[in-house]
Amino acid sequence: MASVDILEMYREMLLIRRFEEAAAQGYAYGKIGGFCHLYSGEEAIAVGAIRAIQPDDDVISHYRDHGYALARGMSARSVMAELYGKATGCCGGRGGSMHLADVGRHFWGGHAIVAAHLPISVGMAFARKKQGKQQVVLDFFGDGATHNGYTHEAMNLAGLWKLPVIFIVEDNQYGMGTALARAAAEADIVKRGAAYAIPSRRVDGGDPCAVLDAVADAAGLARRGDGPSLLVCNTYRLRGHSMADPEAYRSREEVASHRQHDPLLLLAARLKESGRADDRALAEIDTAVDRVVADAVRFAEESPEPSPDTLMQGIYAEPVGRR
Ligand SMILES: Cc1ncc(C[n+]2csc(CCOP(=O)(O)OP(=O)(O)O)c2C)c(N)n1
Ligand SMILES: [Mg+2]
Repeated sequence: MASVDILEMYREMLLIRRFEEAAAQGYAYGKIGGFCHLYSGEEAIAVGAIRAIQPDDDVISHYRDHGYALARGMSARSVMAELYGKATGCCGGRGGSMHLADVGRHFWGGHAIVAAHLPISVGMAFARKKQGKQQVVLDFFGDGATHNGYTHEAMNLAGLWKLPVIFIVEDNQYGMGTALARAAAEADIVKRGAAYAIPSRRVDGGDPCAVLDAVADAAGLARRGDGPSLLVCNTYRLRGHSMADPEAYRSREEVASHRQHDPLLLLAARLKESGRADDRALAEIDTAVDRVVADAVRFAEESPEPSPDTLMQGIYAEPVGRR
């Protein structure tokens, strides 16, 4: 892999991390409302996976979605403004943190109901197949979502009809405060693919290169007409489930041990060891990323609230009554 790609992936991961830190601050100051789920620690999955696909492939996800939006190339300004509920946000300030979307970038959101987007991604993949198109659909969700009934219905149809969808499970070991082993009869999620004849594998979700390779292989299968894949990425969320989480279900020692294997630190060390970047190059990336995030916060703060007149309007549709 070209060193420029790895450096660029590092930059994207750092952007997501710093963005999340700024979002946490905005939330603490009461500037961001509603639910807000941070992606800190899981960045390598969005960055590696989205880099492996084409701009006209489709991406859809659960509510922990800031990272996918940024990795898909949405501006930090439009995402932060959406979190702030401002008119300049990607959804006009009416979606908020859990409902980011950008139709032009084939990013279909951001879904608050656990696993509800799986039948949608399978429907999209069905449409692509019927249209004879080569595009694939990437669907990101958590380990907790794999227990929902419609996850199984969706995977069954995807396997049966060999649909071009890649299911990416972010196995961060918890669904809210419930450990995976307390919620799953079979905690090895990889094994679930066999029930639906879906090729499945575990991936190191802390390594963007491993994720990129796995998704590139899966996309190759899907484009050849060989159907879906299930990629179960090991990961760990370094923050609470959402902004109000006392984290009584896990020990400080557990979190501290994962912080020692923070994917960002590991990637920085790898870049230095391989001679692809030195301290100065990494510091420059750091400064540039901080500038982008500070600009996004300023933009969100200075942006106007959505006008009440637009409340009943679709964002991409003509105003109601004029259609
Ligand atoms: C159908 C449904 N049930 C319950 C909830 C409440 N809920 C929100 S997030 C969540 C945990 C999901 O965990 P997981 O899929 O592992 O994703 P993670 O938050 O760990 O990224 C639950 C139960 C919901 N939003 N939708
Ligand atoms: Mg989880």
